[in-house]
Amino acid sequence: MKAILAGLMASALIATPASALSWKNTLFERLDADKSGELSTNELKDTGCTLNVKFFKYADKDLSKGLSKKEFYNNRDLFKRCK
Ligand SMILES: [Ca+2]
Repeated sequence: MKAILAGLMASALIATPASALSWKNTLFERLDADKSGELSTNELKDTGCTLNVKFFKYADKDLSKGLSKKEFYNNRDLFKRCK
């Protein structure tokens, strides 16, 4: 019974794209200290992220020296403890 409930809850979590989007927006806005719409290396460091400059450059597909929301979340696994 517990396993069934856990399974139902897991599928409910996966099936809620709207709320997933909102926590992403909230997190991104908190990380983006100067509200430029992009995350700089300093903004990431200031929030306690484990930042590897190589990963940052890899994620920065348009070479703008900032990560857009899309660039950040497409490479989320490269930026640990960003919260
Ligand atoms: Ca960029």
